[in-house]
Amino acid sequence: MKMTFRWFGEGQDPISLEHIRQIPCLDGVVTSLLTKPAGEVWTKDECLGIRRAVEGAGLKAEVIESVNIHEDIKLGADTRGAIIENYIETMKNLAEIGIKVICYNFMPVLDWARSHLYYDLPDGSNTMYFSREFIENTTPKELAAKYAADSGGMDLPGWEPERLRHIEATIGKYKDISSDQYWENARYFLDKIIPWAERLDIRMAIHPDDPPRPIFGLGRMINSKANIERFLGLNGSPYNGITLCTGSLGADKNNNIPDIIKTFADRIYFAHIRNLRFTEDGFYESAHPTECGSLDMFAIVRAFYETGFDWYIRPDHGRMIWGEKGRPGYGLYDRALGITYITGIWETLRRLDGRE
Ligand code: DNO
Repeated sequence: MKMTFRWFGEGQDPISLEHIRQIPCLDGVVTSLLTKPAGEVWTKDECLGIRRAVEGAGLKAEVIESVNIHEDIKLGADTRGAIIENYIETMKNLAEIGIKVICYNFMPVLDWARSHLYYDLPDGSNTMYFSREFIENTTPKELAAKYAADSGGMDLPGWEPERLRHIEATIGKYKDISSDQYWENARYFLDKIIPWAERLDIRMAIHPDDPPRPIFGLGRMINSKANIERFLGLNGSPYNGITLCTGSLGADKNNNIPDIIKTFADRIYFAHIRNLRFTEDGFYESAHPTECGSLDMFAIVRAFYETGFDWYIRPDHGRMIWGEKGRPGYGLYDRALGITYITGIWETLRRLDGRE
């Protein structure tokens, strides 16, 4: 596996590449152009800028998270042709800087959602929390306003101002789209881009829906073993793959993550490793070790190891600890601890296997 760390890009991340490169066992960063509206081309110069910044710090950038999908593609609108062309143009420019994996999601309107960005834990740290009751009693607009107030002026990925401007109207458009039609829209998109992914040697890795349950009346697609199978069947190319996010799928107790990893091992190109702890009303994101949360992290990492996973992995959301202030879920310290925990398990498995 190749260990990576998410960096939000120049001017977008309070954590510097100089600090990131000091994390042990790191191969590279996963980054994006956060402020780029979905549907626009990432120009050659912008892509070169990414490479210059990351390589300048002595790191590699081979994964992009995310190139967002414009709503017109998800809605199957007449305008989608030109927008997909732009997506392909972006893929070409990213191939030129050596990108091997593009992570994206196909969630309607919103990316991940939580009720609280900074929920206090008894040890004095704080973390993101999902309270079902809170979410069921709020509106998307109220939640967006709460995020804006809590996030200290930073754009949160998936909750960018551009996307939020017309949030309720956009959600309204999904009322007329059946679930089958939504899947067809995904197939249409894949059939256009996957031939290019093959030509450019870029693996497309869709991210699961987070949380895996419907929210604000919006349906879900990538939230279970059966639906992952259906999605991979929409286009059978090995370039149509997934990001395995333990916290997103793991928030549904019916999902057996090690089993999902073993089943789709040959189509997983990126892994997000995070733990969570269930509460009566939902879950909060815990530190990575098994004993800190509800997911069996050892079994998860072992499933990756045993299937010979040789792609990209990163610690996902951690808590804010030691007084750190930063992007919710994306502090330096707890994620760096996550890396040492994951690489510790990996080394143990290798050594027990008689490998050096
Ligand atoms: C949450 C992330 C997601 C992910 C997107 C990919 O923190 O895992 O925002 O980057 O869903 O498109």
